[in-house]
Amino acid sequence: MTDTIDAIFDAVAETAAEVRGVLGERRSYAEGHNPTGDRQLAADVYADELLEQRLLDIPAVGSYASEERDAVAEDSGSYHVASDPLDGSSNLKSNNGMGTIIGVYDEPLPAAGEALQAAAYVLYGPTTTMVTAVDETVTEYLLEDDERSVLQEDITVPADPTVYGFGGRAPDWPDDFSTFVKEIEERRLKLRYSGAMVGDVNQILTYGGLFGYPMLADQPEGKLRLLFEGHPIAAIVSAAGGASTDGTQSLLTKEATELHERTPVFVGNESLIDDLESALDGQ
Ligand code: P6P
Repeated sequence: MTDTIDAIFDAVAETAAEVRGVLGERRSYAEGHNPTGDRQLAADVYADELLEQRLLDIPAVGSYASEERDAVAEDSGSYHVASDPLDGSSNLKSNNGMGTIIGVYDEPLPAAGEALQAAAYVLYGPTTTMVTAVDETVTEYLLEDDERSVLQEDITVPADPTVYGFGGRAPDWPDDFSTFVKEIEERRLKLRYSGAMVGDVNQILTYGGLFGYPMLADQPEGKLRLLFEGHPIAAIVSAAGGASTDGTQSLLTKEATELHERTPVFVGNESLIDDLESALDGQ
């Protein structure tokens, strides 16, 4: 891990403490919507601005892009950070978990998954934790009292899958996907879907299984953003021995050609990803 990537992780951890500190008072909606049409909470805007400032203060970070803003904030440096500053912020109103997601690329944004050098997410749960993937290794940290302390090293997705969760409304799922979901349910996996990808993916890393936000009848590219959610989460799950797909290919082989492009997202045990791709391929 380079000093810059470590500095990026420190900056995200530092920002997480401040974001968590204001969640209670920033539950209101801000004026605007983000570039993909989601209403923005004051907390979304606060987290985004804090991350931009902290990350661009790192000399080797050359640009910052996020789900919450139209354009890339440019500076000079060889690393480029993409962020979902407050993933699942609609859960603030219902007091459920949320997260922060970042991807660190060595190419200007939008970029290909292969350009990812590191990825991380913060989970605002009963405790605040951070999961990082760098050099093909996944590590979980506890963020407490301005400290980032290791909780677990070399995390791998459990071999026996236990949980699953898929976004969107079932009537909007393609028929072949609906058939696959029924088959998953017959394998007696337990439903875990929270409305915040970070919390659901943390369940997959902890218990094994499959998380996804599929293609929908009225939104064939699904809901999640490739650069700000798909790439970094796929990098983390893949580094933990799992796999990802958009239904036909690994998310890490997809090149983002537009900053805010969406993609169907599935991550989890490699065997389940293989079964899903076969099901969607008519096998
Ligand atoms: P829905 C949060 O808005 C998010 O981007 C992901 O974190 C989450 O998995 C999904 O969208 C939730 O979407 O349609 O279930 O509210």
